[in-house]
Amino acid sequence: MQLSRDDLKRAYTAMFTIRAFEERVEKEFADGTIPGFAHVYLGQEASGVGVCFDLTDDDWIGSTHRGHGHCIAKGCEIEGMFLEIMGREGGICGGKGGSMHIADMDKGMLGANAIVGGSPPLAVGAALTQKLRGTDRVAVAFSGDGASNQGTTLEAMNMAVILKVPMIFVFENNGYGEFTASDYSVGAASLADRAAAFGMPAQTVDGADFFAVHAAMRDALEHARSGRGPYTLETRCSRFLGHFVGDPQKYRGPEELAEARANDPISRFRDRVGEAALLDMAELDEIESAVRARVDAAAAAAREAPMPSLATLETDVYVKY
Ligand SMILES: Cc1ncc(C[n+]2csc(CCOP(=O)(O)OP(=O)(O)O)c2C)c(N)n1
Ligand SMILES: [Mg+2]
Repeated sequence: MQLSRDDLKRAYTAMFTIRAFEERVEKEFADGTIPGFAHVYLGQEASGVGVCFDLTDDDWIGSTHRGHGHCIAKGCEIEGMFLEIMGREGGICGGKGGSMHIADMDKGMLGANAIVGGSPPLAVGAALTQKLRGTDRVAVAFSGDGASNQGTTLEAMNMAVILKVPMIFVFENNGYGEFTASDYSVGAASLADRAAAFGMPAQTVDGADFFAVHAAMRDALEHARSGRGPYTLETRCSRFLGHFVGDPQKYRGPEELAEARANDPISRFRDRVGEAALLDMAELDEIESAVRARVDAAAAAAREAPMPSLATLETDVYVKY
């Protein structure tokens, strides 16, 4: 199915919102307004947006420690995200979760996850719920190349196949788990090949190309929504920065860093729609200005917002069933 002009604008808005948001997170972290660690999604925008583009609020995603981009792609509001990341009242999780624990049930966002390999089992559970309830909704687990080696992930893949649940495993292979290259840590030739060995269809796609990710995700969704069980996508991405904001990246040479930056999903999207005369560059520039203004306002408001009050210290700590 052809993407309409409105679809293309929606995709660019989401991708550029991630870009501008994460650049602001980098700056805020340097200013000391963000406690803990921040792992940004710069360079991987097309993967999250391509995967989430045709999902609804009733489809679920499980995310990772690098989860801001997944949240934005799934429709979380950046105002509540800045408040959350800065630990302020009014944040999506009341300012108590922070960068690595943003969950937004209204948007089908099961949560960023500090446990590497934590999302696949959660998402299998969410997918099993859909199967038992007889809906046509799906669950997606985002994981990295590092998480692909975790026992939790491998068990979840097997379980998804035997239970035949509507589930999509998305492995964002950015070439590194912390400071270790996936060339070293992943024994299989590709993560898609490994997934196929579990008994599900799998594709490897260029994760910097929104159109490639979106097309592959349509195949995955058609498969999962029609009751044929799980599917895997491996999106090959470039991580622009280090593992966390401030990582000096001594393990990557200047050429490699330049190459990563050159494989920019934002400029590739612009080139593609420009060459095909699908949108004017002026329209994309307008989107960028509006997004930057929104990001500036949201970050400034979060900086001024109060911390959660002491009276709420013990609320929302445990779920009551
Ligand atoms: C169970 C567990 N082991 C180790 C860690 C420490 N850790 C945090 S991120 C990370 C690397 C993850 O790499 P990858 O899955 O490729 O994701 P990326 O950072 O590249 O997005 C590790 C080992 C953790 N958070 N949880
Ligand atoms: Mg990685």
